[in-house]
Amino acid sequence: MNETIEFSATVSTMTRDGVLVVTIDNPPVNATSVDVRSGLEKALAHAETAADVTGVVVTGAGKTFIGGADIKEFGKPAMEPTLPDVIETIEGLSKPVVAALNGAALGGGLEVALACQYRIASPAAQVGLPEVKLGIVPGAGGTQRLPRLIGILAALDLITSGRSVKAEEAVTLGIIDEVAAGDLIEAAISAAFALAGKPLRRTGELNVAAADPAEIEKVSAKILARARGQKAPAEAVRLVTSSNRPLAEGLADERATFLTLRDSRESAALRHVFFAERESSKVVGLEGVEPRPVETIGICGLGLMGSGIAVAALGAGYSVIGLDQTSEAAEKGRQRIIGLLERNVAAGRLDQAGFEAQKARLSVTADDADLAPCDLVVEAVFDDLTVKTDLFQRLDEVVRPDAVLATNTSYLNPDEIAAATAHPERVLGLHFFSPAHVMRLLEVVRCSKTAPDVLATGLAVARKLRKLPVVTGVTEGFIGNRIFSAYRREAELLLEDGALPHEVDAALEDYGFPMGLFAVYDMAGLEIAWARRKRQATTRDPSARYVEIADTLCEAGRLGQKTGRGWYAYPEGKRTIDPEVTAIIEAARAKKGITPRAFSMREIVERMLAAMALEGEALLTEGIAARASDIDLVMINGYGFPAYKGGPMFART
Ligand code: 3H9
Repeated sequence: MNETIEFSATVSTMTRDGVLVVTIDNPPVNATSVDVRSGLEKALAHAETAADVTGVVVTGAGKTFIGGADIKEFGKPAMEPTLPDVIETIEGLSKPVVAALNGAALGGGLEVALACQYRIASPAAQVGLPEVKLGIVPGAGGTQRLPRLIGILAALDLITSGRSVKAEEAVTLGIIDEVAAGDLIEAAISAAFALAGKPLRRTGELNVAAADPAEIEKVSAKILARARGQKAPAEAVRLVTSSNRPLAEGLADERATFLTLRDSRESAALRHVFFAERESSKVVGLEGVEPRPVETIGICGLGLMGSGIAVAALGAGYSVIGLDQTSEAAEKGRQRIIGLLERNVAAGRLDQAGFEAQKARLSVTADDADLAPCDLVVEAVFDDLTVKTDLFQRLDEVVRPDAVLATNTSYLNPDEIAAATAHPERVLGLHFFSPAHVMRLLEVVRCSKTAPDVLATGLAVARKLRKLPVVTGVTEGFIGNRIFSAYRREAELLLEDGALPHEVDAALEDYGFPMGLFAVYDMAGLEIAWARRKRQATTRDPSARYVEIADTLCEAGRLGQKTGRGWYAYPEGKRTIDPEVTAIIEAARAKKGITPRAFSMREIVERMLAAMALEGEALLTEGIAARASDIDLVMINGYGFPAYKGGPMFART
């Protein structure tokens, strides 16, 4: 290679065998910030005019090719050159350009690669157009060039789901041409060398392959139904399905759509969620703290929750020792775990070899002493203080003093559980959501005595389990259930004030929740919350407004869907408004002398959101949640709050 030329702070080149190797070095993910774009423009201009350059290779430094456009630039005034400008230059170059995908090529990164004449990838590379996840569509040719390369149906799938594919699948689909077995840059230089002087195969000049219109129609309808009113997937469908038109026309339409969506509230909300997820792992006081090593996880209680946790742990590569009260219960738990693994096999999420390997890492027992090798023990036993403290005291006897103990309690005070143990500093809460092998949220509870490296261990395990950990302090219900209680309380106040359950549910569903609150209650059963209300009855503030309607329903045996009646009736299983419930609500209003009034959907949603945000503020003031965006993540990932609304704290801004 000859000398390095720096075209900007982030773009430099070297020439080998007449091939200009352009490297983008813009950590952390080589996003196409303005400095990258201008560096690329200059390097390409040099390639076009330099007589000794016959071809170009574009690659990224580090483990990413290009992670996409710089999302932090969104919302700021546009800076020239734009990414479409750069991409037009790449495609228009009179010399071959080869993309050497050393790692992830996402969004604008894949769009750069699509405009190149040849794409070669390292085996670890992945490609995708995840823009819809940020509430936008690809804005630099993705919706027009990808269909030209792989057809409308395959492009629809990738662009509207935002999923990324590994190098091998990308070759099969036709997105990339080759996976480099050896040195990627050497292979890319050879490819550029081989293409020099030959007619250029420009992606933008390819025809979109004909596809069955009926099939396109069917697939599009499915995508639109799934999008539930979100704009980005709908616009992506429109742009991809109309890509069989002159490139310039398609690109202009795509650009205008991208700019409108980029400035939308929906995209601002989804970008907020993107950064919130990265921010949540930054925990004050844990800088530089090393987690304890964990290889073997003990799980106490192999019911639905414990089995789900076991499946998540096996999937992440941990060895699991399950404990239950009797050998029969332990064996039943083992069967349940294997049943869940088999479901993963049937769904194609796990191959036979993986299944056998996971099964081999699982053992169950009814003898506490068998938990001795565990580095971490998670309890998922009955949510009762005596049961849990008794278990932790027994664990003190059998596990190493440096092993971490985690409680999965939802409502008990983990500080009380910790206080009953010999080493409270090794206790924390790991509050999984059911089903634990599916739900992404994991509240990591920092107890008053939890040691920093124990908390760091909880977070490291959570990440290995591919969960989204959010740290919470100790309070009744932690972050999620505290906000959820406020949400529920407000919904019941709305009933007293004049709304009906189906009106509240319709407003919430229209806002974007997958299901209204009262329908959710009926599905889950009303008895657990009823029992809790009865427990709390003596300590409740008598001057606070208390809505008795739910108690009246429970007393009438209306415990939800499984009893055929709850907030709704279920004749033949179908959810129906029940005049009996309406009468109970009217009687409750009359008893308190409340004159009901009508509520619009908007008013209902505003009251519910305000109640959640108010409780969120309280959590921040009390230091239970570290930041508002953590609260948003909890409600989005554990309670069905629509991500494209950004969470209750974002929504109030
Ligand atoms: C787009 O391309 C639009 C175009 O179609 C049209 C343009 C005209 N920008 O995830 P990590 C930061 S839209 C700015 O932990 P990993 C991130 O905040 C874009 N910053 O790393 C974090 O910062 P910090 C389409 C970004 O190794 C740091 O990088 N592209 C961007 O686990 C590390 O992030 C996407 O949606 C960005 N684009 O995963 C891809 N990306 O350290 C988004 C990341 O301060 N990115 N950061 O917290 C990803 O999926 C992952 O970051 C990636 C690396 C897989 C690349």
